[in-house]
Amino acid sequence: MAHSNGDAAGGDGEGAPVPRPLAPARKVALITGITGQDGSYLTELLLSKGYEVHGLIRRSSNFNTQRLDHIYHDPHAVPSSPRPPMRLHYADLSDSSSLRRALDAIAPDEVYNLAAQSHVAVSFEIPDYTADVTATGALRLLEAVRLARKPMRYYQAGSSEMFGSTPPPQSEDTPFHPRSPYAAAKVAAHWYTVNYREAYGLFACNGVLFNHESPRRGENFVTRKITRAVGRIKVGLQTKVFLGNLSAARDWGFAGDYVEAMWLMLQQDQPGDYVVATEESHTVEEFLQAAFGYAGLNWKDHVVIDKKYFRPAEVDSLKGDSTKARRELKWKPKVGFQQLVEMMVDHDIELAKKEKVLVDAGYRDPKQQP
Ligand code: NDP
Ligand code: GDR
Repeated sequence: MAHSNGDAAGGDGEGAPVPRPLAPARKVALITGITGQDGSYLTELLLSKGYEVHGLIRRSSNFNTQRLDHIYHDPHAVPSSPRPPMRLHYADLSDSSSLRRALDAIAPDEVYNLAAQSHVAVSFEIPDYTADVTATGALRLLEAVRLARKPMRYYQAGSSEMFGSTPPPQSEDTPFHPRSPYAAAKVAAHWYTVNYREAYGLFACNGVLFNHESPRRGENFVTRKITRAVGRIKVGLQTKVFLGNLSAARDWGFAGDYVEAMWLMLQQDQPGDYVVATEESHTVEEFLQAAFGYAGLNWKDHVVIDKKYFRPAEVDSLKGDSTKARRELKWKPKVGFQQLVEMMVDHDIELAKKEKVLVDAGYRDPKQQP
């Protein structure tokens, strides 16, 4: 396999080459968006299946690999260890040349395109950038896959947001009616993927995934914003949380379950598009009740509605019909709504306790809210 020269990539030792015993070939995967919530869970899953995993990371003025710190091991720290099974390379979905170079150097068997400007509300603020990364970024990567020297299987991270205002239940046959620049960009990426499959015969799949959450969820998505607030209120670091529309309904699952569906799609005989969902829907208010209630708190004592968090156009109700994924992929979710809420609240109470230690020691400003 070709080697990358990315900063974080593991290098071979010095000296004369020593012939290596033939090892059974292991599959190689490339993940864009590896530093995100799903990227970290997918990396864990693929490593557990014996894959060599490569991730593309973008340049940031701060380290952005916190979700991978428990997986990454520095070859300098343990010089005699074999080449690490996960390696990171700089690239960006807005830079075609970086994508082509990465595919050339890594020559993966499977490519998972998880990178995106993934925040719906933010996409109204930066629509042009969102289209460039979330839609055209997927096109750039598909083109790089098409031009690669070997065949590669491609996964596109599609979203239930694409259904927008089309009423539930939503399945593979439901028409799209996107309600944000983000959702419109995901619709474009979806059709680029279908088109490259039909036009060039690529093994390319769209996963149309409904919302999935975890303790690693970004802190400005509503579930994590709520569970972070519950943890901090519980230990006395804050008293209020400011939210927008509480009546929107979402089909919330656990991210760890959903990355399994991504992998299963690329293991089928034929490529296809699949809706992945729990088939159970709850409003934001129900999530509040479950999360605050589990911690012994009343959400009404702490939630303040702030107009700033309402969107110019809302998606009112999402509830998936994942019959096809359950039948063909033999996939089903393992974690239910209440278990997901409890997992996130438990995690965020522990996190808040650690924050409190820093605040009490004067290392952190208590007013600094996530
Ligand atoms: P996150 O927001 O947690 O992660 C997004 C990832 O994309 C991060 O690694 C981010 O890097 C990376 N990224 C952003 N812009 C660029 C760029 N220009 N070039 C390269 N990488 C970039 O998202 P999730 O993990 O939650 O979701 C994964 C994918 O699935 C996304 O495409 C999302 O839109 C989609 N999706 C998510 C659902 C969900 O409920 N979580 C549901 C349906 C679809 P950095 O860390 O540097 O910011
Ligand atoms: P969503 O997730 O837009 O569904 O996109 P988000 O958690 O941002 O919003 C869910 C619902 O909660 C309402 N809401 C708030 N949302 C946020 N972020 N902050 C608030 O303060 C707040 N108050 C109420 C929203 O209006 C909305 O109705 C997520 C992302 O992961 C996408 O990338 C993905 O494609 C979809 O899920 C499926």
